[in-house]
Amino acid sequence: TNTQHQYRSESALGQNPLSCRTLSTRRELYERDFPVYKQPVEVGCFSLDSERRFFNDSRQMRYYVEPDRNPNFNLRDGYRDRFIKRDDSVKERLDHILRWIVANKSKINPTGAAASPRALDVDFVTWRGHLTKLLTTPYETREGWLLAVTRFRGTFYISEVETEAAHRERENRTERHEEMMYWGYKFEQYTCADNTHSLPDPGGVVNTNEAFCTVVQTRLADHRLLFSGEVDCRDKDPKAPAAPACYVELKTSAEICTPKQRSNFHRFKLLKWWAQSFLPGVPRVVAGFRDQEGVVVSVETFHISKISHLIKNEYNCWKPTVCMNFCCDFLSFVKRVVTEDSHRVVYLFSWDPYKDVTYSAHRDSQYCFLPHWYVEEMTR
Ligand code: 0WD
Ligand code: CA
Repeated sequence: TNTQHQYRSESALGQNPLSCRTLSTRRELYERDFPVYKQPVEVGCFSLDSERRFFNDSRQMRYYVEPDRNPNFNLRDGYRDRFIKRDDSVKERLDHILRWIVANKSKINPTGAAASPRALDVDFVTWRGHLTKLLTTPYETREGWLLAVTRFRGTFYISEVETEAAHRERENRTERHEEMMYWGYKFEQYTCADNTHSLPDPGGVVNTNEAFCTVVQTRLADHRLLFSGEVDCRDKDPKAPAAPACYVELKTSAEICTPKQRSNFHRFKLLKWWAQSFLPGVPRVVAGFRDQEGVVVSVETFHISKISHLIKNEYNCWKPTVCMNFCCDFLSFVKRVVTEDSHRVVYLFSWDPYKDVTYSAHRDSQYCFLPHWYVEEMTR
C-alpha cells in the first residue's frame, strides 16, 4: 500500500514529479481513504452590523423558527422597497478574520508561546468559502479560481482574488439574476428570529451587510486550520448542543419536478451544500424549494451526515473522499511552494476547469492583502 500511496501522490504532481510546478485536479488521483478531519471546534465568533462594522461578539446571531412544510413564502416581496444590498465591489479580503485574530490572540496561542517565532499556532487562515471551492474543484466544470497565499510568521494566509470571468459576471448580471440573489436572504427573513422568544418579521428590511460568523479550528491530516464562515441561524432550544452542532444552514433551490432535476440536484447542488456545511461541522441544511415565481412551495431538512448515502445511487456521482483528499493535497502543495515568509510576497494559485493548478510569485504587488495594522500587531 505504501508503494501505491507514493505512486498516487507523485502522479498528482503534474507530468514531471521532480518539477512539482503544477497540481492535477483529476478525480481518480484522489480516490483513497478519507483523510483525518478532526471535529471542528468553535473558538469564537464575530458580527458585522447593518453598516458592515465589525464586532467581536454574537450580536447578529439569529434563531431558527421551523416553518410550515408547505409555507407559500413569497421571496419576491420587498425586493424593490425593503432591500439594502451590500456593496460587493468592496473587497474585504481576510480583514474581518484578521480583526478577530488580533482581538483574540490569546485564544489561539498556547500559553507561553509568546516568545515563539510563530505568531499563530495554526498552518492556514482563510474563509470557509475558499475551502469549499477547493473541496469542489475536482468536480467543477464551469468556474475557475484564483487564490492568493502569503506566508507570514510561519502561517499561510489564503485569500481569494476575483477572476476576470467572475468580474465580468458580476458587472453583467441580468435583472432576473439580481432579484434571484435576493431570494435566499428573503427566505432567511421568513425563518429567522432575532431572539429566542420572538418570531420572524417578514415585513422588515433585508440588509445583506449584516452577518454572524463562526470561527473554527480543526485539522485536515497534518494541516492545522483556522477559518471563519457565515452562519445563518441556530437552534433556539437552550438545550441544543453547543456550537457548531446547533447551527442551521438555510438554502433555497428550484422545486424538483422531474427525475432529471432530482439527479442534477444530487450531483451538483448537494455537493456544494455538503462541502460548505461539513467543513465547519454544521449538521443540517434547511432547504426551501421555490417555483418559477419565487414562491417557496415546500421545505425539507437535509442532515449533512446522510447526504453521502442519498447520492450513492447516482451514476458517476461525487465522492466526499475525493473532495477532502484534493483539499489536503492542495494545502501540502502550498506548503511546498510558498517558501518565502514575508507579508510583501504573494503566491497566486490559479485554476481553470479541465486544467492543472499553477502558480506565480509576486513581490510588492497589487495582490498583497495582509493589512499594515495586522503585520504591526503580529510583529511586536
Ligand atoms: O470571496 C469571498 N467569498 C469573500 C467573502 C471575500 C471577502 C469576504 N467574504 C466574506 C464576508 O465577510 C461574508 O460575511 O464572506 C463571508 C461569508 O464567508 P463564508 O461563509 O466563507 O462564505 P460562503 O460559504 O461562500 O458563503 C456563506 C454565505 C452565503 O450564503 P449561501 O447560503 O448563499 O451560501 O455568506 C454570504 C451568503 O449569504 N456570502 C457573502 N457575504 C458577503 N460577501 C459573500 C461575500 N463575498 N459570499 C457569500
Ligand atoms: Ca445560506
